[in-house]
Amino acid sequence: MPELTISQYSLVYNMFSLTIACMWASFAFFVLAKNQVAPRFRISLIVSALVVGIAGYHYLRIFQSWGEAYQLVGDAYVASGVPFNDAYRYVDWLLTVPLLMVELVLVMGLVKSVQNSLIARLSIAAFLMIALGYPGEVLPAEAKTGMFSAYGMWGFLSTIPFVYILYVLWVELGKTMDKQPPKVRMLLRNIRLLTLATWGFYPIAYMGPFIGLGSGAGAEVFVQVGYTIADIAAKCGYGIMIYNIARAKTEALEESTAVEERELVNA
Ligand SMILES: *C/C=C(C)/C=C/C=C(C)/C=C/C1=C(C)CCCC1(C)C
Repeated sequence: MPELTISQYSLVYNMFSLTIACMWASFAFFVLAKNQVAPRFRISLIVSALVVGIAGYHYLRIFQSWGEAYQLVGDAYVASGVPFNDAYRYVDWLLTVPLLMVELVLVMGLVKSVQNSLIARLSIAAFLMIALGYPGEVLPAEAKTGMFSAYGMWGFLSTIPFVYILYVLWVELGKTMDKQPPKVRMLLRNIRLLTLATWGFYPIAYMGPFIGLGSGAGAEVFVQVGYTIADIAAKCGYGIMIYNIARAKTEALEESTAVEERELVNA
């Protein structure tokens, strides 16, 4: 762990704390908002709540681990000797990233057979992406060098399911999106872009050592703060967009029932 100034240490500390607050507030929101959407979309909000609940717990552990990994000596934070436990992050992703895919597919309200196949493929790909990145992440800092090292190889293997996920979201889901009401279609396009923008950060952070980010204090702070922002956007922000999609689909359902009722009255 690199030596940090007080402000560098505190920035990361405060960002972890903020993330816990965001995750738990989102948990309450998704649970409470569940009844504002049609019953068939409630499951999506429950999965959103699970994601932020799991992430909130892991951030609490990450926050504690950060506190234990450093001690104040003079006017600098130096490694205490207790290792900072990065495994919490990967265990968190292993559980939450497949669930993020499940939320999205469920809220689309597709035919059962299409839905099940998409859920299976996307969640397995998400799981593999994280599982293959982990052996690289835990290599010692000295080994995280060239693109053609073991580190580079795990990063490359993990990128294969990542690209597959993007392919399914853009090409396969793109086709079914045409059948959605216009407002829902727009919201689905936006959530796909949010996914690309936020998920894209993680492989870039992983490639840090290749792009000269090094492993010094600046790099450590950049990666930790970057992860918190990406996690808040990819879990809380994403869940709020899922809620908006569920609301828009609920409204579309209500409208079509209202039209049917009017037609019955007129007949
Ligand atoms: C809430 C947490 C999220 C959305 C985490 C997403 C993580 C990724 C998209 C990670 C991807 C990686 C690669 C594509 C290659 C290098 C290794 C990873 C695991 C950082």
